[in-house]
Amino acid sequence: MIKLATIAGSDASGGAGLEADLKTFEEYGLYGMAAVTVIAAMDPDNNWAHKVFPVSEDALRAQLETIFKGVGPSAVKTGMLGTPYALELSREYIETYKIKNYVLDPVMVCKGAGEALNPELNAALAEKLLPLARVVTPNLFEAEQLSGIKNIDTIETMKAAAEIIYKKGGQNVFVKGGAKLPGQSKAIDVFFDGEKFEIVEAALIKTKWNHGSGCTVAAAICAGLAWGLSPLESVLRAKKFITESLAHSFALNTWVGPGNLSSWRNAFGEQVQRA
Ligand code: PXL
Repeated sequence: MIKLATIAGSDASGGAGLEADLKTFEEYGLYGMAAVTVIAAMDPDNNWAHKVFPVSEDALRAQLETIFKGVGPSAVKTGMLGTPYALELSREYIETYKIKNYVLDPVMVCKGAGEALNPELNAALAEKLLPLARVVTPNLFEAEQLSGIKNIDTIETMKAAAEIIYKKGGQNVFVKGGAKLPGQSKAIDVFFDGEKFEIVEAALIKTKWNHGSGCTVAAAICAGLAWGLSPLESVLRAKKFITESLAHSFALNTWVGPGNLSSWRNAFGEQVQRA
Protein backbone atom coordinates (compact mmCIF):
# COMPACT_ATOMS: atom_id res chain seq x y z
CA MET A 1 0.00 0.00 0.00
CA ILE A 2 1.31 3.45 -0.89
CA LYS A 3 1.08 5.78 2.11
CA LEU A 4 0.92 9.52 1.84
CA ALA A 5 0.32 12.41 4.16
CA THR A 6 -1.24 15.82 4.25
CA ILE A 7 -0.20 18.60 6.60
CA ALA A 8 -3.24 20.87 6.48
CA GLY A 9 -6.16 22.51 8.19
CA SER A 10 -9.32 20.66 9.11
CA ASP A 11 -12.45 22.06 7.47
CA ALA A 12 -15.35 21.23 9.75
CA SER A 13 -17.72 21.46 6.76
CA GLY A 14 -15.79 18.62 5.13
CA GLY A 15 -15.33 20.09 1.65
CA ALA A 16 -11.80 21.47 1.83
CA GLY A 17 -8.65 21.01 3.88
CA LEU A 18 -7.45 17.63 5.08
CA GLU A 19 -10.94 16.18 4.67
CA ALA A 20 -10.75 16.81 0.92
CA ASP A 21 -7.19 15.48 0.85
CA LEU A 22 -8.03 12.19 2.57
CA LYS A 23 -11.06 11.63 0.35
CA THR A 24 -8.92 12.26 -2.72
CA PHE A 25 -6.20 9.85 -1.58
CA GLU A 26 -8.88 7.23 -1.00
CA GLU A 27 -10.31 7.72 -4.50
CA TYR A 28 -6.80 7.10 -5.88
CA GLY A 29 -6.63 3.85 -3.91
CA LEU A 30 -3.97 5.10 -1.51
CA TYR A 31 -3.61 5.25 2.26
CA GLY A 32 -3.80 8.77 3.71
CA MET A 33 -2.48 10.23 6.95
CA ALA A 34 -3.09 13.74 8.26
CA ALA A 35 -1.39 16.23 10.57
CA VAL A 36 -3.81 19.00 11.57
CA THR A 37 -2.35 22.52 11.56
CA VAL A 38 -5.47 24.57 12.24
CA ILE A 39 -9.13 23.87 12.74
CA ALA A 40 -11.40 25.93 10.49
CA ALA A 41 -15.02 26.39 11.53
CA MET A 42 -17.77 28.40 9.87
CA ASP A 43 -20.47 30.42 11.54
CA PRO A 44 -23.99 29.66 10.27
CA ASP A 45 -25.27 32.67 12.22
CA ASN A 46 -22.82 35.04 10.58
CA ASN A 47 -22.94 34.36 6.87
CA TRP A 48 -20.59 31.36 7.10
CA ALA A 49 -17.69 33.55 8.30
CA HIS A 50 -14.55 31.48 8.86
CA LYS A 51 -12.81 31.15 12.19
CA VAL A 52 -9.42 29.50 12.35
CA PHE A 53 -8.09 27.88 15.54
CA PRO A 54 -4.42 26.88 15.44
CA VAL A 55 -3.28 23.54 16.84
CA SER A 56 -0.38 23.95 19.29
CA GLU A 57 3.21 23.45 18.19
CA ASP A 58 3.61 20.45 20.49
CA ALA A 59 0.52 18.77 19.13
CA LEU A 60 1.62 19.38 15.56
CA ARG A 61 5.12 18.04 16.16
CA ALA A 62 3.67 14.93 17.82
CA GLN A 63 1.52 14.26 14.74
CA LEU A 64 4.51 14.72 12.44
CA GLU A 65 6.53 12.25 14.51
CA THR A 66 3.71 9.74 14.14
CA ILE A 67 3.57 10.19 10.39
CA PHE A 68 7.20 10.65 9.36
CA LYS A 69 9.10 8.66 11.98
CA GLY A 70 6.37 6.20 12.84
CA VAL A 71 5.21 5.31 9.32
CA GLY A 72 7.05 7.07 6.49
CA PRO A 73 4.99 8.66 3.71
CA SER A 74 6.09 8.33 0.08
CA ALA A 75 4.53 11.67 -0.81
CA VAL A 76 3.41 14.70 1.18
CA LYS A 77 1.10 17.63 0.57
CA THR A 78 0.86 20.82 2.61
CA GLY A 79 -2.26 22.98 2.64
CA MET A 80 -3.36 25.66 5.07
CA LEU A 81 -0.55 26.12 7.60
CA GLY A 82 -1.81 29.15 9.48
CA THR A 83 1.14 29.73 11.82
CA PRO A 84 4.89 30.34 11.46
CA TYR A 85 5.64 27.18 13.44
CA ALA A 86 3.49 25.01 11.16
CA LEU A 87 5.53 26.30 8.25
CA GLU A 88 8.85 25.67 10.03
CA LEU A 89 7.82 22.19 11.18
CA SER A 90 6.64 21.26 7.69
CA ARG A 91 9.99 22.27 6.30
CA GLU A 92 11.88 20.43 9.02
CA TYR A 93 10.09 17.11 8.47
CA ILE A 94 10.02 17.26 4.67
CA GLU A 95 13.75 18.01 4.67
CA THR A 96 14.81 15.58 7.40
CA TYR A 97 12.88 12.71 5.85
CA LYS A 98 14.01 13.67 2.33
CA ILE A 99 10.52 13.75 0.83
CA LYS A 100 10.95 14.13 -2.94
CA ASN A 101 7.27 14.02 -3.84
CA TYR A 102 6.18 17.12 -1.98
CA VAL A 103 3.25 19.16 -3.29
CA LEU A 104 2.93 22.70 -1.97
CA ASP A 105 -0.59 24.13 -2.10
CA PRO A 106 0.19 27.72 -1.12
CA VAL A 107 -3.15 28.35 0.59
CA MET A 108 -3.40 32.07 1.28
CA VAL A 109 -7.13 32.68 1.42
CA CYS A 110 -10.14 30.54 1.89
CA LYS A 111 -13.55 31.39 0.58
CA GLY A 112 -15.46 33.39 3.10
CA ALA A 113 -12.31 34.59 4.82
CA GLY A 114 -11.85 37.37 2.28
CA GLU A 115 -8.40 38.77 2.91
CA ALA A 116 -5.19 36.80 2.80
CA LEU A 117 -5.04 34.75 5.97
CA ASN A 118 -1.51 35.57 7.09
CA PRO A 119 0.22 37.96 4.69
CA GLU A 120 3.43 37.71 6.69
CA LEU A 121 3.46 33.96 6.18
CA ASN A 122 3.41 34.27 2.39
CA ALA A 123 6.99 35.50 2.14
CA ALA A 124 8.21 32.75 4.46
CA LEU A 125 6.32 30.20 2.41
CA ALA A 126 8.10 31.30 -0.76
CA GLU A 127 11.47 31.27 0.93
CA LYS A 128 11.26 28.09 2.97
CA LEU A 129 8.81 25.69 1.34
CA LEU A 130 8.88 26.57 -2.35
CA PRO A 131 12.44 25.24 -2.88
CA LEU A 132 11.37 21.83 -1.54
CA ALA A 133 8.29 21.51 -3.74
CA ARG A 134 8.21 19.05 -6.64
CA VAL A 135 4.95 20.72 -7.65
CA VAL A 136 3.47 24.01 -6.43
CA THR A 137 -0.19 24.78 -7.20
CA PRO A 138 -1.02 28.51 -6.86
CA ASN A 139 -4.36 29.91 -7.96
CA LEU A 140 -4.29 33.35 -9.61
CA PHE A 141 -4.28 35.25 -6.31
CA GLU A 142 -1.52 33.08 -4.86
CA ALA A 143 0.47 33.34 -8.11
CA GLU A 144 0.27 37.14 -7.80
CA GLN A 145 1.55 36.96 -4.23
CA LEU A 146 4.36 34.51 -5.04
CA SER A 147 5.50 36.21 -8.25
CA GLY A 148 4.90 39.87 -7.40
CA ILE A 149 2.98 40.33 -10.67
CA LYS A 150 -0.01 42.56 -9.91
CA ASN A 151 -2.84 41.44 -12.17
CA ILE A 152 -2.66 37.93 -13.50
CA ASP A 153 -5.62 37.70 -15.85
CA THR A 154 -4.25 36.35 -19.13
CA ILE A 155 -2.39 33.21 -20.21
CA GLU A 156 0.68 35.38 -20.86
CA THR A 157 0.74 36.77 -17.32
CA MET A 158 0.12 33.26 -15.94
CA LYS A 159 3.19 32.09 -17.86
CA ALA A 160 5.27 35.01 -16.60
CA ALA A 161 4.25 34.21 -13.01
CA ALA A 162 5.03 30.51 -13.48
CA GLU A 163 8.51 31.43 -14.68
CA ILE A 164 9.19 33.65 -11.65
CA ILE A 165 7.85 31.02 -9.23
CA TYR A 166 10.04 28.42 -10.93
CA LYS A 167 13.07 30.68 -10.47
CA LYS A 168 12.21 30.99 -6.79
CA GLY A 169 12.61 27.24 -6.44
CA GLY A 170 9.39 25.40 -7.33
CA GLN A 171 10.51 22.49 -9.54
CA ASN A 172 7.20 22.34 -11.41
CA VAL A 173 4.67 25.15 -11.30
CA PHE A 174 0.95 24.69 -11.92
CA VAL A 175 -0.83 28.06 -12.06
CA LYS A 176 -4.56 27.45 -11.82
CA GLY A 177 -6.72 29.83 -13.80
CA GLY A 178 -9.60 27.37 -13.70
CA ALA A 179 -12.90 29.17 -14.11
CA LYS A 180 -11.36 32.46 -12.91
CA LEU A 181 -9.46 33.50 -16.02
CA PRO A 182 -11.56 36.24 -17.67
CA GLY A 183 -12.97 35.85 -21.15
CA GLN A 184 -12.37 32.12 -21.58
CA SER A 185 -14.82 29.42 -22.60
CA LYS A 186 -12.60 26.70 -21.06
CA ALA A 187 -11.05 26.15 -17.64
CA ILE A 188 -7.43 27.05 -18.27
CA ASP A 189 -4.32 26.34 -16.21
CA VAL A 190 -0.62 26.72 -17.04
CA PHE A 191 2.03 24.13 -16.22
CA PHE A 192 5.75 24.96 -16.37
CA ASP A 193 8.63 22.58 -15.71
CA GLY A 194 11.42 25.08 -16.23
CA GLU A 195 11.70 24.36 -19.95
CA LYS A 196 8.33 23.99 -21.49
CA PHE A 197 4.91 25.51 -20.90
CA GLU A 198 1.84 23.35 -21.15
CA ILE A 199 -1.59 24.96 -21.39
CA VAL A 200 -3.96 22.62 -19.60
CA GLU A 201 -7.55 22.97 -20.77
CA ALA A 202 -10.75 21.32 -19.68
CA ALA A 203 -14.47 21.90 -19.96
CA LEU A 204 -15.55 24.94 -17.98
CA ILE A 205 -17.95 23.72 -15.31
CA LYS A 206 -20.08 26.64 -14.25
CA THR A 207 -20.89 25.95 -10.62
CA LYS A 208 -20.93 27.91 -7.41
CA TRP A 209 -20.26 24.66 -5.54
CA ASN A 210 -16.52 24.45 -5.89
CA HIS A 211 -15.47 24.54 -2.25
CA GLY A 212 -12.27 22.57 -1.70
CA SER A 213 -11.26 22.41 -5.36
CA GLY A 214 -7.77 23.76 -4.72
CA CYS A 215 -7.13 21.25 -1.93
CA THR A 216 -8.49 18.43 -4.08
CA VAL A 217 -6.32 19.28 -7.08
CA ALA A 218 -3.13 19.42 -5.00
CA ALA A 219 -4.01 16.17 -3.21
CA ALA A 220 -4.70 14.47 -6.55
CA ILE A 221 -1.34 15.64 -7.92
CA CYS A 222 0.33 14.30 -4.77
CA ALA A 223 -1.41 10.94 -5.28
CA GLY A 224 -0.32 10.86 -8.93
CA LEU A 225 3.31 11.47 -7.95
CA ALA A 226 3.04 8.73 -5.32
CA TRP A 227 1.88 6.35 -8.06
CA GLY A 228 5.05 7.23 -9.95
CA LEU A 229 3.51 9.47 -12.60
CA SER A 230 5.53 12.45 -13.85
CA PRO A 231 4.54 15.90 -12.58
CA LEU A 232 2.77 16.70 -15.87
CA GLU A 233 0.97 13.35 -15.95
CA SER A 234 -0.08 13.89 -12.33
CA VAL A 235 -1.44 17.34 -13.18
CA LEU A 236 -3.40 16.06 -16.19
CA ARG A 237 -4.93 13.24 -14.13
CA ALA A 238 -5.80 15.68 -11.35
CA LYS A 239 -7.48 17.98 -13.85
CA LYS A 240 -9.71 15.13 -15.06
CA PHE A 241 -10.48 14.20 -11.47
CA ILE A 242 -11.52 17.73 -10.46
CA THR A 243 -13.51 18.35 -13.66
CA GLU A 244 -15.54 15.17 -13.11
CA SER A 245 -15.96 16.09 -9.47
CA LEU A 246 -17.17 19.64 -10.23
CA ALA A 247 -19.59 18.33 -12.84
CA HIS A 248 -21.32 16.55 -9.94
CA SER A 249 -20.92 19.23 -7.30
CA PHE A 250 -23.67 19.94 -4.81
CA ALA A 251 -24.81 22.45 -2.18
CA LEU A 252 -24.32 21.95 1.56
CA ASN A 253 -26.40 25.04 2.33
CA THR A 254 -26.97 28.46 0.80
CA TRP A 255 -23.31 29.43 1.25
CA VAL A 256 -21.16 26.54 0.24
CA GLY A 257 -20.89 23.28 -1.64
CA PRO A 258 -18.10 20.91 -2.64
CA GLY A 259 -17.37 18.82 -5.71
CA ASN A 260 -18.35 15.16 -5.58
CA LEU A 261 -15.05 13.31 -5.31
CA SER A 262 -16.65 9.92 -5.72
CA SER A 263 -18.27 10.81 -9.03
CA TRP A 264 -15.35 9.28 -10.92
CA ARG A 265 -16.13 5.96 -9.29
CA ASN A 266 -19.81 6.35 -10.02
CA ALA A 267 -19.16 7.33 -13.62
CA PHE A 268 -16.70 4.56 -14.43
CA GLY A 269 -17.45 1.96 -11.76
CA GLU A 270 -13.92 2.01 -10.45
CA GLN A 271 -11.35 4.03 -8.57
CA VAL A 272 -9.18 6.48 -10.45
CA GLN A 273 -7.01 4.24 -12.57
CA ARG A 274 -3.26 4.50 -12.91
CA ALA A 275 -3.05 4.07 -16.65
O1 PXL B 1 -10.01 26.13 0.31
C1 PXL B 1 -9.01 26.60 1.15
C2 PXL B 1 -9.05 25.95 2.49
C3 PXL B 1 -7.99 25.16 2.87
N1 PXL B 1 -7.95 24.54 4.06
C4 PXL B 1 -8.96 24.67 4.96
C5 PXL B 1 -10.07 25.45 4.64
C6 PXL B 1 -10.12 26.12 3.39
C7 PXL B 1 -11.28 26.95 3.07
O2 PXL B 1 -12.29 26.94 3.72
O3 PXL B 1 -11.07 25.56 5.53
C8 PXL B 1 -8.87 23.96 6.24
